[in-house]
Amino acid sequence: MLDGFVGASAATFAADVDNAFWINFWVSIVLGLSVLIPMFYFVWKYRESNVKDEEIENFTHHTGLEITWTLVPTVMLMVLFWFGYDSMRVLRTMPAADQSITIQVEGSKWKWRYEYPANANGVVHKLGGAFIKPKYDENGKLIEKGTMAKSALYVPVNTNIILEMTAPVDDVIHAFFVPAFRMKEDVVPGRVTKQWFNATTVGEYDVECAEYCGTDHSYMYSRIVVLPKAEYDAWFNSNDDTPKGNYDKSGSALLQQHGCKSCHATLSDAVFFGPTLKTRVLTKEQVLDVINHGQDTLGYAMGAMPAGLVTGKDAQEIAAYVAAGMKGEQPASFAACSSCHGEDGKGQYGTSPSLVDYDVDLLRNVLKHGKKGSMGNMPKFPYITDEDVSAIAEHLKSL
Ligand code: HEC
Ligand code: HEC
Ligand SMILES: [Cu+2]
Repeated sequence: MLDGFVGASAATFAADVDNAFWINFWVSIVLGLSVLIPMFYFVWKYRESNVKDEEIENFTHHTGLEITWTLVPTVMLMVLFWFGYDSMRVLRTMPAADQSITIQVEGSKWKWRYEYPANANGVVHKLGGAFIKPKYDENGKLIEKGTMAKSALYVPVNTNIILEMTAPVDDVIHAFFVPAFRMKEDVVPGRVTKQWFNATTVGEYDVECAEYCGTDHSYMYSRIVVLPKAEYDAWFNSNDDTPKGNYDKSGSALLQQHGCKSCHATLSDAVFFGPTLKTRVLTKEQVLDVINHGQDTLGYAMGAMPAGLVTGKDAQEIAAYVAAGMKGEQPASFAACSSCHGEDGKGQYGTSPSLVDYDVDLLRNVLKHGKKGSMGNMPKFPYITDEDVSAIAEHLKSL
């Protein structure tokens, strides 16, 4: 009954949770009606025109009735408690680790990442990434459907899977929700939460973030792909990224997969949460901010950028010059900068940042350390590989 209403069901404990849900549902209906029906009946029966003053009596109590209306709801609520407790216990009791596959899950704004134990060749499969958002034209008509990139969790059927989940300390709370498995668990910055499941049916199932976590919360979406055991083992023991083969590692695909585009524009000069990555635009305000306060977040070999090297009119001139992409005549005062950033502003062989373009070093340092500047807070991407950084830098250069 009503099966279509609750949707697909594909984990061992799904039936228990459904059962608890429907018992809750019906007990609530019965308890609710047992109050509402008498209430409307008495409202109607004792309406003002139906009762004469002299008929009003003063009852104190009715012991039998009072015991009944205390006991019956108590028993019904104990029933609710029992089924809730029992299905909760199944969800919260982890299977033995040596009979399960333990997968690390990281939720962050706004993507899911999965890391598997090393296989026999020592290869650690790392999957996940941002959902690539659908594109709409200005009338709201869909031009391109959203896709998953490489963001799926592949698991074998009829096997205990334990998820060890966390979020980066500078992130927010998310929740890993798999409707078809009837399971949901919070993913908390700086803490490890666990959840297990055993999928009963081969297929693909939605994963959603069920804790409002900011702008792209609704796109914090992933999938669980349940495979036949042999197919899973073949992939797990291979070097392939996914059972379907290797994913696109071009710079533009990587920007999508890592979710850079939810904060950065790469085709227009628009500034979203972060600066456009199409061209390097340091605004005049940003440069002045760095001149006045210094900066020490990027981890360059040269160390910190000292504060107050120049002031007043010189600082204004330099900031305007840098913000204009260092085109036009160089102010003489730029000598205070060129000793470290170079005559052309492109940095000194990777020991200080380039002020004019996104070279590999700048990208690597920003991704490794994150960047908190006058524009906002760029999260760290500690798991990005050097090859990925090079591909992204190459791509940004070509824009
Ligand atoms: C002593 C060497 C040195 C001098 C001189 C110097 N810088 Fe820097 N600058 C650095 C270093 C190192 C960094 C990277 C700091 C970090 O790790 O965040 C930096 C960072 C910057 C940044 C931020 C770049 C980014 O992408 O976040 C700007 C803008 C900047 N410098 C502008 C200037 C200007 C303008 C001058 C001249 C007034 C100047 N710098 C002089 C060493 C120097
Ligand atoms: C949650 C939003 C967010 C995401 C996701 C994000 N960034 Fe950023 N990024 C920012 C913000 C905000 C800044 C500006 C920080 C500042 O004030 O200097 C920034 C700065 C940068 C800078 C330095 C820009 C400069 O001129 O100094 C680079 C390079 C960069 N991001 C690249 C990336 C790449 C590549 C990715 C994907 C791997 C990415 N970002 C993902 C928000 C984000
Ligand atoms: Cu979330």
